[in-house]
Amino acid sequence: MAFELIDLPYDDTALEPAVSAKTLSFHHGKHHKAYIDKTNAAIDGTDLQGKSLEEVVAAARGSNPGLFNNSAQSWNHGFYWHSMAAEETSASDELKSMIDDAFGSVDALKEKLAERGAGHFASGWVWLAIKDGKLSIEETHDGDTLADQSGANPLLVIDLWEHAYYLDHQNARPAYLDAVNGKLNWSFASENLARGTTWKYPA
Ligand code: MN3
Repeated sequence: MAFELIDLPYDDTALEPAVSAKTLSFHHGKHHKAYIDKTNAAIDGTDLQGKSLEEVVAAARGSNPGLFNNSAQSWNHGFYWHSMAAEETSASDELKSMIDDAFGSVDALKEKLAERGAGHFASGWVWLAIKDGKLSIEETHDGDTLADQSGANPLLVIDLWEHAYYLDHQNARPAYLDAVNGKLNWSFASENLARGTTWKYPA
């Protein structure tokens, strides 16, 4: 069975003005769809067909750059859509106390995410993750992902590619990061923390 482009968990207009309907429709309907289509084309007729997306990413890492980039980007975008929410969400007590211990407060964590995201050179992703049992801000370059990295459990991610923000904020990545920081889905992060294992792309 082929991988499917998952639906956005909200309406196109739900994240405005942080992320406009126009950006979402291109980002989801064109960019994410292209990654999914290219992943499906690359695994068609191979022994990777029928594997989970996380297994495809792991198998392609280091051996098949084209498939790795497209499968990792397929996963990253699915995770990114869920990392934002239309309504205000809040962290579980467990997550809140870990954030307080590691960063001092949720606002301080948001500042750190914005700082790391703004400082990241060129395309990539900035993540809040559990690594070695502790909260950590991680960066990956281009299509690289935490999907298949045992020892790192991603809780949230922000897309740093220009296609994520250029229509709305032009070159002002910090303005995008500030806006998206207000849309982060702390319920999703709390679920990922409580599960203790990496989120799975819907089969
Ligand atoms: Mn993107």
